[in-house]
Amino acid sequence: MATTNPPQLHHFLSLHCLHKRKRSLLALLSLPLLLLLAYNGASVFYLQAPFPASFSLENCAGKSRKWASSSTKLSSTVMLSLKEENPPSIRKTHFPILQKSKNSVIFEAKRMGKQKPMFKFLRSEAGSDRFSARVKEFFGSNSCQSRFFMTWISSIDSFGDRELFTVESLFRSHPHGCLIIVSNSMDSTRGIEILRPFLGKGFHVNSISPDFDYLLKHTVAESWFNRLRNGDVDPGEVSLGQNLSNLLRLALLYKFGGVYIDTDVIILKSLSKLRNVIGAQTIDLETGNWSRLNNAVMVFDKGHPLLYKFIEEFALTFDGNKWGHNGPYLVSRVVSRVKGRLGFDFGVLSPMAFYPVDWSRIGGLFLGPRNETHSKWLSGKLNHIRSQSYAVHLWNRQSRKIDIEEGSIIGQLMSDSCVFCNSSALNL
Ligand SMILES: *[C@@H]1O[C@H](CO)[C@@H](O)[C@H](O)[C@H]1NC(C)=O
Ligand SMILES: *[C@@H]1O[C@H](CO)[C@@H](O)[C@H](O)[C@H]1NC(C)=O
Ligand SMILES: *[C@@H]1O[C@H](CO)[C@@H](O)[C@H](O)[C@H]1NC(C)=O
Ligand SMILES: CC(=O)N[C@H]1CO[C@H](CO)[C@@H](O)[C@@H]1O
Repeated sequence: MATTNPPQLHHFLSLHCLHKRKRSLLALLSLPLLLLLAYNGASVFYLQAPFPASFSLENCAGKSRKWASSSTKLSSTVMLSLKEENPPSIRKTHFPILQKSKNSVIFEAKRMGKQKPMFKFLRSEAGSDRFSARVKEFFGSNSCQSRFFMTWISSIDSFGDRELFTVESLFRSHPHGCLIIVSNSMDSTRGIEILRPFLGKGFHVNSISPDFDYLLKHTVAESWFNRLRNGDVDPGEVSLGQNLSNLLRLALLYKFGGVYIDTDVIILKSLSKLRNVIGAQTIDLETGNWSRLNNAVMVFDKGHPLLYKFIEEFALTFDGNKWGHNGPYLVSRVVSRVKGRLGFDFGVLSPMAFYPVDWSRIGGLFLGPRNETHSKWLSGKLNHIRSQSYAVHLWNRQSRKIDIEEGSIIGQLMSDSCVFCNSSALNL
């Protein structure tokens, strides 16, 4: 697995340099080249301010040529990752998987009513320092090279092969990383059994039940959460568990810092060089600017002000009836609002970084070659993803039921990033 600066990072760094040294670069680079780059949307649509010091600026000079040359390749990707710009006007009826199902949530949030819902997992244990103590102890006692969080607010039975593969891919690319699965159901004897193969290999993974009181304390969401618990917030039609996952990931990163990943992501490369970044899901071909971000992969320092804004937005605008409103749309809304304001240092990575294929086309990655032309296309696409992407979001909601065919891109990426590499994993 490549662990050296992946190309995406070069883009990232170089754009930063470009930003910093716009004038001199303008002089150096010809106008047509700049236009081309702008058209391609490049990798970073917007970068607020100097990137943290861990990125040395020496990279600037050396990498910019590389960036320029690979940008031509990017154009095809950009086209591919574009799609109609209105996915989640999805109505529940069209996507039965969205409904409360076996996969969704432990509790039933009935429409608001006056009755108090029994949100079992929303209750805190007495002595609620427990959560933070466990998190800190786990991160502290293992020399973690990077800290990862996943959340699982569903039953343990639905934590299946796909989810386990996300864990596999994480440890394949970060053998010395530490992963906490924040989950009530997985924080159990059975949960430990499920993770035992990873523990057996010496990987650092643990499941810990969330403590919302602790996590939301001193944020704007604190009172929102109390109202929810008291039955004074309409949880809406959609699964509250998944919405809370949207909040939970923000609060986890805000309190502890690290990398958040969804359970339907295959990690392809080390993310250790990324800091304070979020990924674009789609870009606007005309402007080259991102048009939507996604919250399935996020890397942020503890206490980052953007996270605070996300949490605030969640509490102020929660709408449990609109798909994506508290998730992908939320981060997009907030980032476009704070864009250009001082004090919000972060980067937006191109769709290739985490979402090389959008949800509407994800099925194509599961297909084996149909004929020679198709086979060539597949291997071109595969190489492109291998070289440009840190991770691939599988959009489980759309792809969970799709079989992985032999010779498919997903099949190959999985054999690239497996740890156990036994047939079951490759036959999801
Ligand atoms: C695209 O992004 C640039 C840089 O942030 C901004 O100045 C410009 O207004 C944006 N264009 C559109 C159409 O949003
Ligand atoms: C090859 O397969 C692809 C994908 O199924 C199909 O769209 C295309 O028409 C086929 N081309 C030929 C020449 O059969
Ligand atoms: C694959 O490997 C994992 C970890 O060792 C194990 O739990 C699982 O049963 C294996 N599956 C098969 C089909 O061998
Ligand atoms: C308001 C909101 O974001 N609701 C979301 C709750 O979770 C479900 C399942 O992911 C989403 O479909 C809803 O959009």
